Amino acid sequence: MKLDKATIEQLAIRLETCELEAVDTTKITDDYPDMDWDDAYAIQDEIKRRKIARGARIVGLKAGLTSHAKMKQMGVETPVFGFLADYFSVPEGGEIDTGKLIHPKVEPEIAFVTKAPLKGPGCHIGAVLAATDFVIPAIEIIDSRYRDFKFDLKSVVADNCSSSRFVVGGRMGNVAELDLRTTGIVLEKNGEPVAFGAGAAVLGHPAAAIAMLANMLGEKGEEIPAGTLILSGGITEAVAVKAGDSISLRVQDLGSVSVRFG
Ligand code: OOG
Ligand code: MG
Repeated sequence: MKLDKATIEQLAIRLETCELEAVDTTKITDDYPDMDWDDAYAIQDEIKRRKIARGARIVGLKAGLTSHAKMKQMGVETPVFGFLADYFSVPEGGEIDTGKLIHPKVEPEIAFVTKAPLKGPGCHIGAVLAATDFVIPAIEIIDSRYRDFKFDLKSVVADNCSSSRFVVGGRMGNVAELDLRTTGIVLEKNGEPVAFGAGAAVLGHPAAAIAMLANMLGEKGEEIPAGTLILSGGITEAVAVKAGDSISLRVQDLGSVSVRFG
């Protein structure tokens, strides 16, 4: 750790205020170039602590930057993780008020729900599939608090990996009956297909993103509890949206999920 407790608190307040008031800021490594990974996750943890203290519930986890398309788009090379708070969850077919967001983008993802705990180190795809209750299509809405979505990895981790909203819907899939590597997806914006992909875009297999997350948490002595919803990461580049847009994600064998922006 390079930052003291007061600085971590102050940076958490700065980033969370940007989230709650829908205003952007410059990346925090501009001010604290020496901050390390522990500092970055400590800031994210402090944002989580503040939300819980205000009565929010944590409803899941997310892995991010798990596909080459996303890493290339953002110019970074390591996957990261964040948390999902209750108010991030939008009902299937619901409307998101863009007035509450800065510059939202959508990502096509496959969400996992666990039925047994997962603990690293040594967690692998097999362990993840055995512990998966079901998978379900998900649209993640990211909204970096950094100006023009320009950040480095430590800044984005501190900002809870741009987490903002998410919507799950479609059909629950049994992983024993699916090959998630070849599961195809089509993301549609206003009825037009705008991005295409397959599950293998995410670390070769979306379950690998969940294993990686269990292993990263394992290093901190934490585990993924049973009953956790986890977003495995954008399969394609994120697509910018504005008020009036309508987004649908079709996932092979798993139906579709939609959301509108008002
Ligand atoms: C960071 C969050 C990335 C994903 O699925 O890759 C993410 C960002 O690109 O702003 O959620
Ligand atoms: Mg994502």
